[in-house]
Amino acid sequence: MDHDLKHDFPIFFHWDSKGKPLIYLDSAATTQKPRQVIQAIDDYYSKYNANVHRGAYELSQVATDLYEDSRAAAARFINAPEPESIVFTRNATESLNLIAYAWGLNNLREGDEVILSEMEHHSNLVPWHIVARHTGAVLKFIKMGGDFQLDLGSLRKILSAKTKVVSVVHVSNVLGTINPVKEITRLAHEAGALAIIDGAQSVPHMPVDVRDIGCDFFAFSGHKMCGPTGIGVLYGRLELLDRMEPFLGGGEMINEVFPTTSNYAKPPYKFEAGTPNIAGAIGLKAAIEYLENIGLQNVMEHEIELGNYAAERLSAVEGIRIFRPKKTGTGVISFTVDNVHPHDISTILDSEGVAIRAGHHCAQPLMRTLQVQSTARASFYLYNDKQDVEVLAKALEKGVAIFKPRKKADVFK
Ligand code: C6P
Repeated sequence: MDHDLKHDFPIFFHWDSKGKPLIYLDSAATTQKPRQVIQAIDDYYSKYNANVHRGAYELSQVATDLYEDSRAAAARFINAPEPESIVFTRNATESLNLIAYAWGLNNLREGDEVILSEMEHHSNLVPWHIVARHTGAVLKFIKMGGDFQLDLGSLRKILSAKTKVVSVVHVSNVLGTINPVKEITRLAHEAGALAIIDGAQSVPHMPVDVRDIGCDFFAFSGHKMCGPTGIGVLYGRLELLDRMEPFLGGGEMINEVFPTTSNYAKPPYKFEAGTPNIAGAIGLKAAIEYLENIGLQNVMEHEIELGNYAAERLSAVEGIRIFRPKKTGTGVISFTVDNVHPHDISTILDSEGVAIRAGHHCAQPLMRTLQVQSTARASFYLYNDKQDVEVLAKALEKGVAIFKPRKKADVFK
């Protein structure tokens, strides 16, 4: 990165982590927000606040234009063919639920098969559990092979004429593995199934082109890419969105309403019932422009470099186990340390000003595959640097030394 991007993020100058600078290594959970995004939200509420798609007055039209500009920016960002294929949701979770409910409940039948992977976040598991219970569809799983990579051989084995959906995570939030989603999409289509990609951990960190991937649906969250919380995106192929039933009913999503029946607006409005998160969408546009200005290729290279450096630096810590692909590691590094609970690691690091996440990361099936209850996880973003990795490594070494089992003789010395 050209300059210290931390200067764009006010939190690094406001949060006092016990007199120490904030070393924020939990960007996979949510990223910090640059002042450009905070300013865009402030501007909207201070200068342009009105409801959208409703008023004939100028202020409402300006608010509507800003909201629709954000949709166009989101389409451009992932190279979607048209803004109408972008549905604003609350987050990736809601985007994935929208597909499961609006498409899955209406199209899956008993015995149909939905293929997921062993790496999925609960957001791409639980909605399918619910849909399977209602429809009688059967869930199958792509296995994880060596070097924390999905085993495409296991996908080929379970694909069949019964497969109706293949839904996989683009980048694992635990391992940082980049999955070959273009190839997975091709295989899904060959079997006549839909391909759905959970891009919550890819879109913020690397260039993404949904047309190149060829997928049918793609989901992500604004808050993981410098944008505000409460705004997410679902990209869907327009002809699919057109044929789908709505997810929620109410204002904004209708064409005509009679006492006992109604018909619906065209997509994307059919899926945006009620007053949307206007400020959130405007903040997301500012985040997109911020990232485009830096360049997603630069963001990706920077994070891979930090991830590789962290993997090398942390591998020297006694008793550490690192869960990160050697070949295609990114800026996510999960680890455990013998005899130290991941929550204790997080607490110790916090006392040194280092914020990491510990737990199952909403990926309990993956934890079982890895045969651990939980891991500690550091995740890097564009504002992190090698100095942050250094502080992490030193704090971890210090913490691990406290927990090192001592011999009886040493204890009673
Ligand atoms: N993962 C993490 O710390 P939401 O909460 O809807 O914005 O994103 C859900 C989600 C979906 N898919 C993947 C791969 C994710 O990583 C997440 C969110 C956070 O890893 C919170 S559990």
